[in-house]
Amino acid sequence: MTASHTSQCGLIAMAGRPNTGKSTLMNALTGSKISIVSRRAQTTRHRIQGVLTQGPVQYVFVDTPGFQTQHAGNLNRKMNRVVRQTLADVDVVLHVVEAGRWTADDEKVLSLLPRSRPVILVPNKIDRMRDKSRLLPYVSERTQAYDYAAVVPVSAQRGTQLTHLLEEIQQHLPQAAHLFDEDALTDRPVRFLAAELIREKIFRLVGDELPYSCDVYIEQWNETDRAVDIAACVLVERESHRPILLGAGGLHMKRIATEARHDIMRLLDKHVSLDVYIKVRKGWTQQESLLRELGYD
Ligand SMILES: Nc1nc2c(ncn2[C@@H]2O[C@H](COP(=O)(O)OP(=O)(O)OP(=O)(O)O)[C@@H](O)[C@H]2O)c(=O)[nH]1
Ligand SMILES: [Mg+2]
Repeated sequence: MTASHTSQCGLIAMAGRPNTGKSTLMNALTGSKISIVSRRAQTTRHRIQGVLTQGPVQYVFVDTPGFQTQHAGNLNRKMNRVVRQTLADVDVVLHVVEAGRWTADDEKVLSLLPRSRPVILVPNKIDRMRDKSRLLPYVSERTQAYDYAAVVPVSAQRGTQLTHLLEEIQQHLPQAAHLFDEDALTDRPVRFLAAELIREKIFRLVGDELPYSCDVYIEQWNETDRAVDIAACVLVERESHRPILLGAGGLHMKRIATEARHDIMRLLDKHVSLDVYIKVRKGWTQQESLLRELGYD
């Protein structure tokens, strides 16, 4: 018998409104930092896959941007399209919600869930639920509103119930040959992950509106066996954004670069030198051609 007769492999989409912990969950399930995380809504902007191979079973998780209902810009429209396309295209959907909470945005996600695929409800952040007796009525209300294939409450941050969640998912994975090598972690090149790590620091370290006006791309990447020299560029929408991003005496920017450099070193396991520049491109979030260049397709 060949491997493809005994092996299982499938795509599993993380779906849910912004900020429910989809990226944290994907990282926790795969055991590696693939998708960036911040306390702000709308952190994830691109579709990104995270791979977990356990013997004959390969899980290919697909993280997506949280479905946007608030803003109507070009960038958001593109992100929503990614979510729709992804959900139509996978074997299992995880509907990630915050345990005990249900908002109008969660409600809108329901209408996107594909009726023809098993959807597992994943109430996340159960570590934050003080009164655990609220979980049962919450779950029973949710399962009356939608026909979920299973419900698995978890804490992505603490790693609670993740093995159980993997078991539930495995039951719905088709018999198929593996899509990735056994040691693969993601479908994205390390350059992309590096740019994302810089964007994560901006989301975490810079005040409210600015992160949404920023994007990061890699301008130069010179790599040897032991070291890599990176020049990265942060794109902002207005000249007035530059001093905010720099901070007094350039301190903000220094901290962003230092923290990103550490994460990139951990990712590549080699020495990293990182220069980060700021460029002003008016209205980049609305420009079709520029959005394509930045990888929003
Ligand atoms: N207490 C607690 N916080 C969590 C848990 N999972 C995620 N978080 C936090 O929730 C926030 C959002 O997490 P993300 O993983 O970025 O959420 P997301 O759903 O990917 O968000 P978008 O990409 O913006 O749609 C972060 O501050 C996380 O640290 C959890 O299990 N418990
Ligand atoms: Mg995310």
